[in-house]
Amino acid sequence: MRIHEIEIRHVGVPLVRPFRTSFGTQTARDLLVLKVTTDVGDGWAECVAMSEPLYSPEYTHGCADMLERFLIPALRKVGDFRAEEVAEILKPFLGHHMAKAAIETALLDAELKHEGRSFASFFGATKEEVDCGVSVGIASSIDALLEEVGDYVDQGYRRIKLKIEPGWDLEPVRTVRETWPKILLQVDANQAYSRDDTAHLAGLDKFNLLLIEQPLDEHDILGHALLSRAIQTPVCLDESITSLQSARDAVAMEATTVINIKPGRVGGYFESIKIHDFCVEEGIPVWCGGMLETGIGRAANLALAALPGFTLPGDTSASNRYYLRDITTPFVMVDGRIRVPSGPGIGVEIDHKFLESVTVSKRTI
Ligand code: OSB
Ligand code: MG
Repeated sequence: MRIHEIEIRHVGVPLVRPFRTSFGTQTARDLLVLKVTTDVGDGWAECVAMSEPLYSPEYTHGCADMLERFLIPALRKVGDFRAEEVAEILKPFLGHHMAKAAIETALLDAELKHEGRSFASFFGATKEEVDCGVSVGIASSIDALLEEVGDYVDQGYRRIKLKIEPGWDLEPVRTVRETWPKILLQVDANQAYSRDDTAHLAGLDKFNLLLIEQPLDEHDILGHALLSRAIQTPVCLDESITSLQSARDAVAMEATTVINIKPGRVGGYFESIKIHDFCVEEGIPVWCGGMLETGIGRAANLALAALPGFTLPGDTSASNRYYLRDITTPFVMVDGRIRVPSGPGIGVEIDHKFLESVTVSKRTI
């Protein structure tokens, strides 16, 4: 495959409700949408980096710069290649996984559309639909939280994840658990705690949580291993897992007994599948994380979540959990599940008119 041109769009889509986490509050999703034009056809992908480097070091404008300055020229220099080779070609450029994942995914979309093959079939998916969980932001009060969670439970979400931080942890978790004694419940701290909080976090043990996601600093793998030994709630790394290597190391150290795979964070779908396969071998349950994706990224994530090792519901919620209007045909949840796209490539229709209306700027390279 050869690249003809690449269109990089900055897009801003309002969220239906503010999403508050320990690293800040999002009221809209600012992201990049890529369209690659190649000799075998067009491909689309979104870059999941957020507008500020608060969840991870990457950010929207930085990714656009990275793509234009280094990644696209390196691919152009090679000339003819397959999507599967993109990661190796881009390896000399350190980090920048989200920017790399975006270009790799758009090229894979072009390639698979050309072959008439879906992401799901190419990945080796074994499910036609996937169980949906939902990630609930830090609320303004316990009452507001109960109302929001109640709404999601009524809609049929099969797992609830509560964002926590110091000052918003034991009490909200206790009330949600007491209100819904049987729901699958987990928490996500986005690195908001330190090793000194071990005794406090052990206070979560009595709420029968599936897991606690990324309680400590992303680099504190040993801290997670120590915490894992000191509390009963399983520890699940998110931010710390940036590659197959980091997944292997974290599992070897017993710092994580469950893994959240986000394709953007690990540099793409090929790396995600390697992590999945490793986790299946090791008996580590995996689930598909989310980055408040639009339908473009969600389509590809659903295909990944349809692999057999994804045994826990992911943050693959319906389009209407995020957006009043999505930039693709919306993903709808039925009976707590979403159907995995089966059309060629990412298998979802882009709403070009709406995409145009939410495009802040666009550049063709
Ligand atoms: O830590 O999982 C996270 C959203 C943006 C950045 C990081 C995270 C999240 C979520 C929401 O928890 C996941 C989703 O619904 O897309
Ligand atoms: Mg997380």
